Amino acid sequence: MSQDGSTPSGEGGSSGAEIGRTGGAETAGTINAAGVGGGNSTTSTGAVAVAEGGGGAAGEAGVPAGGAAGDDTAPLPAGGTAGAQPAGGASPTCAPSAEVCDGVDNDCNGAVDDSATIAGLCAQESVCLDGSCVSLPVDGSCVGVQYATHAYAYCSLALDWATAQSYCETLGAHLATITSAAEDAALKSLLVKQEDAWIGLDRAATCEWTWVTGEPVSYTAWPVNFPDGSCGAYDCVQLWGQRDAQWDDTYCTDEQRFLCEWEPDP
Ligand SMILES: [Ca+2]
Ligand SMILES: [Ca+2]
Ligand SMILES: [Ca+2]
Repeated sequence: MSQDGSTPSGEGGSSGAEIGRTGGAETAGTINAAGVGGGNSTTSTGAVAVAEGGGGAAGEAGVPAGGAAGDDTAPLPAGGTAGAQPAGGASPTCAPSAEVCDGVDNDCNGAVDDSATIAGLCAQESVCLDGSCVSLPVDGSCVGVQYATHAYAYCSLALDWATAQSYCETLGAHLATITSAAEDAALKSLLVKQEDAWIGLDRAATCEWTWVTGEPVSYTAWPVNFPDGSCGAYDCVQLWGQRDAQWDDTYCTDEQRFLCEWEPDP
C-alpha cells in the first residue's frame, strides 16, 4: 500500500539538497558503527554483492570468479584477514594498508576498493568509481555511500520511478537492486525516517517482478501480505519510509526519493 505523495514534497525544492545531505550524514554516521558489526554477521549475503562485481576483485587478486571462499572474505576486512589471505594469489607479496579509493586492494583482502562501512571511501557527495572519487551532481541532492565493493547514492529529488531510473542512468548507475539481506539492510539503514525511496524493481512491462539490471529476483523481502497490489496498478517497488523501509509495491507515478547503484568494473 502506498502512502500519499505528500511526505517527500515537504522537503522538495531548493532546500532538498541540504536536507538530503544532512539527513544522509547523520544516518551514515549512525550506520558506521552498526555497519561494522553488521558486515561481520552477514558473510554469506555479503558474498552476493561481491560476486556481482567479482570480476574486479578476481582480476586484481587472482581469485576465480566463482570462488565462494574468496567472495565470502572479500567484504570483511575486519574479521576476515586469516581467510582472505589464502584467497588472493597475490597475497604473499601484498603489504596491507588502509583501503582507499585507488583501484588497488590496499588491505589485501581480495577486493578492490571495498569498504567495511556504508560511508565508503570517498567524501559524502562522491562515490568511488573505477579507482577514483567521483563527485555527484549538486542538483541531485545525492549522498554517496558504499556497501562492500558497490557504490550507491541516496538522492532526495522527488521523481517518479521511471524518471528516477533515468536520473541514475545519467550518472552511469541504475536504480538500486537488492539481491541479499546484507545489501537490503545497508540500503534500508540509509533512509531518512519516514521517507520512501525507489529501488530498481518493477513489473510494468510484463507483470513479472524484474530488476532493472536483469539480476534474478531470487532474494525478496516482502513483508507479510505483500505485494498487495495488482499488476497494472502497483507496479513499482519502494522502500517504505513509514514502515521501517520494508519493500512495498506502489504506483510508479509517485514522486519521491530513490537509490542509485553502480556496478563495479568487471
Ligand atoms: Ca580490499
Ligand atoms: Ca583501494
Ligand atoms: Ca545490487
